[in-house]
Amino acid sequence: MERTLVILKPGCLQRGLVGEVISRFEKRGLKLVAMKMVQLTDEILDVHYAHLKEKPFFPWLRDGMKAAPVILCCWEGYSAVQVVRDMAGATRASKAVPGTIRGDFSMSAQENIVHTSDSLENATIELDRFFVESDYCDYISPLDSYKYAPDEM
Ligand code: DAT
Ligand code: MG
Repeated sequence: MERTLVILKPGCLQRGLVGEVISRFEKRGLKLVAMKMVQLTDEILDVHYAHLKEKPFFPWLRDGMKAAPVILCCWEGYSAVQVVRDMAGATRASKAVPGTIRGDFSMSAQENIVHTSDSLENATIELDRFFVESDYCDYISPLDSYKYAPDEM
């Protein structure tokens, strides 16, 4: 099973969409294995968004991500990285397809509700950035056999 990082951004919290967004991942069949609420800092955002540091919008992105606390979630499931990425929709939310989280709840390239890891390799790096081993809860999901074929579990 893959694990991926979702960050519910400050706008998601402030707009009262936390439950709605978490509910979508739950209903899809993903398993929540770690979650915490934190206030992000410049130090961690400089690392997390290092690939965007030279972009003109970077200071706005950083301020937006510090405007309120965020909720960090680790979701586990078959092909979880791509499933979650597809559920989030296009970065530029004005172009995101209806039915995706961004396509249903946002209009903006910056204020786009969620961060999702973009590859399995980056998911591992990002999860290690925000969680330690003791943050993960290992519990049995009794409905797994109703969600997956034997070779998918
Ligand atoms: P994603 O979040 O879809 O993985 P990304 O990694 O390219 O997209 O960018 C990270 C975040 O940076 C994105 O969620 C919002 C912000 N961002 C990206 N492109 C932007 C743009 N053109 N204008 C403003 N903010 C942008
Ligand atoms: Mg990204």
